[in-house]
Amino acid sequence: MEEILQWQRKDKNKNGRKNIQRNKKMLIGLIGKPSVGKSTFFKASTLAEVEIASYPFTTIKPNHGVGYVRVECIDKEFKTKCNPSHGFCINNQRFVPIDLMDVAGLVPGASEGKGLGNQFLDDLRGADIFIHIVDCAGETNAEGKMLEKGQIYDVCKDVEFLEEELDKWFCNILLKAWKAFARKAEIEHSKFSEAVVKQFSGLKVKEEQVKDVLLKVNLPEQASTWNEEQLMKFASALRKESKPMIIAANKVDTENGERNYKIIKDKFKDYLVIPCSADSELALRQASKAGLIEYIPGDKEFSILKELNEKQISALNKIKKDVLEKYEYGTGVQQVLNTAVFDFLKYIAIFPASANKLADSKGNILPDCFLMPPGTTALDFAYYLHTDFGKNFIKAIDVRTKMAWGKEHKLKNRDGLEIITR
Ligand SMILES: Nc1nc2c(ncn2[C@@H]2O[C@H](COP(=O)(O)OP(=O)(O)OP(=O)(O)O)[C@@H](O)[C@H]2O)c(=O)[nH]1
Ligand SMILES: [Mg+2]
Repeated sequence: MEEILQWQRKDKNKNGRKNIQRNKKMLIGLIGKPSVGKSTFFKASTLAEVEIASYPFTTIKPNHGVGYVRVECIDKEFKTKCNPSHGFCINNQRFVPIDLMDVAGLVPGASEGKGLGNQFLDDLRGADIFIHIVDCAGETNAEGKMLEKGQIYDVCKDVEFLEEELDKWFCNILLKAWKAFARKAEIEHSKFSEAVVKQFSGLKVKEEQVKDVLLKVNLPEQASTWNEEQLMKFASALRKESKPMIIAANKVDTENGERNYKIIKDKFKDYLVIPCSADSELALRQASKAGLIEYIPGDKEFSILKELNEKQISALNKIKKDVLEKYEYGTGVQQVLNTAVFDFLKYIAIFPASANKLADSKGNILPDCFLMPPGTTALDFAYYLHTDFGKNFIKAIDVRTKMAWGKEHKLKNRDGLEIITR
């Protein structure tokens, strides 16, 4: 007899084949030179208490926290209101948790030990994507120190040196065991990409990515003959493939902010550059948390709920005029996170639900929304929820159309489904 199982997550079962995915959590790393606003971006996204200051190396130990991506909740289609068990939902905009990491600032020469050196690079190993925060105020040098009066800094340098340091970081990892493993891999030629993946263990480098990179770089087949330049070419291509990067052009609220944002956007056409004001986002979220305004992260407007003093009004008006009304994506912070998760990493938001009623056994409506990797099938999702759901899978039911889906049916963003089991 068919048994309709409740969809809420049960205890983790470590034996399920697909359950492995659950442990492989997606992680977004915030990087950039000191004082660009990494911790401000982090705090605005997580509302965690972290140190923010105008001097370099304010952050030393990495900060881990929970930020959110914004998803149009499916509750509206069913004319109901959800009760999320994780994250929150405002006006049918669901905020689904994601892991964020803020690290110490990186300076030129970091890969050789300058500044805080390699330590923070190692903190970044587990990141799936980097958000490079660039300071578009252009008032600090490559070390994040304030410029002297009259000095001008070319903000493009920040993008260039950071790329260089990341490439050197990858190249150093490669070099550590290069000779030995390249020779070994020659004997078993087909195992070459496997050996690279092993060498980069912990950096989330996938074998498919190595294979793609090998096709792209067009280097001699015998890897052990590669010279330094060729190794660097390979390391750089591998870094780009395995750690995609978005540029958050921060501090666009400042005098030179817009100009510098445009300069970066024009020069680095290979990158997606999103104008950003982390400081404005932080102010809006804090005001919203204090009940002073209503603001939905990612919106281009807010409404005032309480009587405010002149200083507060003037600060909010400045944000409205210089940021929200000026830029397509408001403060840009939410847009950066959404783009990273949905456009770059191509994750999909999935709502488990029962086809007949949207509530779980406790009456909570649509309590869950999970972010799943691209290509997730109905069966993958069943295993993700619980091994027993996977093992006893019969079919999935689309909550919208009530149509049945088989094991291999690929899920789409904002699908809602019920898993039917034996
Ligand atoms: N005007 C403006 N200032 C900002 C913005 N974001 C951050 N700041 C300021 O920039 C300074 C540095 O901010 P942090 O967030 O500490 O920078 P960080 O990148 O974490 O710095 P380190 O931890 O030292 O690497 C602080 O004075 C912030 O208030 C922004 O969007 N606009
Ligand atoms: Mg910091």
